[in-house]
Amino acid sequence: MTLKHYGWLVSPYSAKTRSYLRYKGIAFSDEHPTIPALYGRIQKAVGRMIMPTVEQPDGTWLQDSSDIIDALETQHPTPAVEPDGPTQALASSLLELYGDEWLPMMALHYRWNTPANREFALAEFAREGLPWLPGFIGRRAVQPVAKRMAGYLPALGVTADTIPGVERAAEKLISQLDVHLADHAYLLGDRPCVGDFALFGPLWAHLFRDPGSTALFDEATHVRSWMRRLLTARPADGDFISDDEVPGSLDPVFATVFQETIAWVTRLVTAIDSWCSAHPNAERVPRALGHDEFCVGGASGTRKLITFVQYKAQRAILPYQALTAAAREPVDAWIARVAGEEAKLPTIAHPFERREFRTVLRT
Ligand SMILES: N[C@@H](CCC(=O)N[C@@H](CS)C(=O)NCC(=O)O)C(=O)O
Repeated sequence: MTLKHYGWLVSPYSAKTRSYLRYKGIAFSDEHPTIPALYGRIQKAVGRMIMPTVEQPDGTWLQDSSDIIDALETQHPTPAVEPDGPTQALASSLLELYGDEWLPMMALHYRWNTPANREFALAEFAREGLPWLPGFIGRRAVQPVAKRMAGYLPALGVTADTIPGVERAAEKLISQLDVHLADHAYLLGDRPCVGDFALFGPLWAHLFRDPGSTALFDEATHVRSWMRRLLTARPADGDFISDDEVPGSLDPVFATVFQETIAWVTRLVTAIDSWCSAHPNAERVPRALGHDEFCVGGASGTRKLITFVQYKAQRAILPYQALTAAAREPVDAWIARVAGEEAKLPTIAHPFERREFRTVLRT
């Protein structure tokens, strides 16, 4: 049996892992699960209805796009998509955090608040999830799933007050990436890193592929070429830029990652730390710890403190925390360059780990 990847074309995290599998040249079958399969076999295997999932040839399952990539990187180490250099490794994981946990604001906003995209997504859910039903019945039957997805918007802080900021942030990101990609095939040179796959997910599977927002890319020819490369990626000899350099053309993107996403993660980590101090024997933290303020594209709002976000943030921060003072120096110089002398990463005092598809406190 070959490895099976289960995910729909409309799913950003599935676009992330599918393009990763293609680039790595890992043999896999691209399965598009029906809704009964999602609520049946898949929910039974990984504990909930979710995509992407991977069923390995030995019958074991992987879930969470990051855990899928980590497990497959161990089995297929070359060409590595995690750079060795500490600055590039941090940059790549910060972009993964940004793609996985910040871009959903943009992705969900454009999909569910744009009538043409909403219609398209419903038709896609029906086509993939209930392929035996006539379209008009299928579209009606998938309404509850669509409602759940759209229901995430307020929790993510996407409201009338923040929507202008969300749109500004999307437009700015696409144009900043376009400048960078005019000179580079991928984010860190001639080889895609995890950050490439993670940004590609929501940018391609939501913003570009949904017909009501494709126009966001009209001027971004280099971003469109980059997405085409990631769609058709094959293992290649290209390498990351030498000497652990992160190109200056990405500085504006990282400035935003620090100003907005890291500022938010810092609040989240503080909330997790105080909850853990009050519950010293806990095995896991609650799924959410109330609400707090955040900023997107310069607009302010409140957002649910979803604790899982720390799992993606710690992937960037724990390796940085483990560096010696000497090894940290060039990384700190890069942080100061992109985000200012005062910028710093929060300390992760209560890291999580994934056990049987659950996110628990690391023991
Ligand atoms: N952290 C997960 C997120 C996956 C995820 O949210 N997938 C969406 C589709 S793109 C999903 O299946 N959502 C179902 C739900 O939230 O009920 C990952 O990185 O794989």
